[in-house]
Amino acid sequence: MATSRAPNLGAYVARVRGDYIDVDGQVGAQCWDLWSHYATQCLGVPSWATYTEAFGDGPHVWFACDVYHHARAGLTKWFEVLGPGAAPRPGDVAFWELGSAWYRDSHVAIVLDAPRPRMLRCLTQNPGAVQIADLITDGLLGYLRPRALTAGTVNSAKTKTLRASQKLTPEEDDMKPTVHRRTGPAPEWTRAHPDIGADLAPGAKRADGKVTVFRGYEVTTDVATGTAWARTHARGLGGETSSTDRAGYMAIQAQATRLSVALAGKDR
Ligand SMILES: [Ca+2]
Repeated sequence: MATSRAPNLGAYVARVRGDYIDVDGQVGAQCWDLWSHYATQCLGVPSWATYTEAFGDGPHVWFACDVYHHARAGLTKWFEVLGPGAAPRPGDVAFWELGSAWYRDSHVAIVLDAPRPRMLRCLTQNPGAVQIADLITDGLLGYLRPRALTAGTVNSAKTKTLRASQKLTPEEDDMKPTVHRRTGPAPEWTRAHPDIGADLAPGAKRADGKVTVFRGYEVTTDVATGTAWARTHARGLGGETSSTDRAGYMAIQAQATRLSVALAGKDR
């Protein structure tokens, strides 16, 4: 792990790619660790100021998004606080909200580029080692833009594959399927990914055994199938990505369809 300050963003990216960074020695190499490491090693922010509860806590305490929620209370010396509609620049720190469909536990990553609409090319950690990947902007809270950053020459080529030792989960694609369980009135599972049912129009469906396929997602009420999906795609402590009531479940499905349509024809 780097111990001296990187002179610019490009040097920092080159230095940390493929590393596992765990600056606090807690819960392994999380997305938060990369943010803290970047802020201290590349931007000169003191370590204490990078902690989630440094400038306030509240309902999202301990989650990465809490850094953004309280940024105006203490981080403005080093960062400009920008909303999700701002045009991102290399070196901006992007935050995603707790409970967002693709980042259930919130997320933070460092923007390197914005190659296409609704996608940010980021330096990101967890799942897996520090890598460069395209992340969907759904659930984006906004950015912390460093007040003093030298970009240098940044190689933002996506990480093609991770070595087995760099993987925490079997799948390391930019976008993995997510699995959502409806808690009522009867159990049902949704597996969402933009490539699922890409041939279907929004609202159209196709029966496929115990599974019904829609644009951007598929559903089943078969317990064995649903729990197998949850197991297969489980991250962290295991289980489905989210477990939600009917309204939340339907909102996730609608979002999955919108995402699939939005990404159709793009370079994925
Ligand atoms: Ca950690």
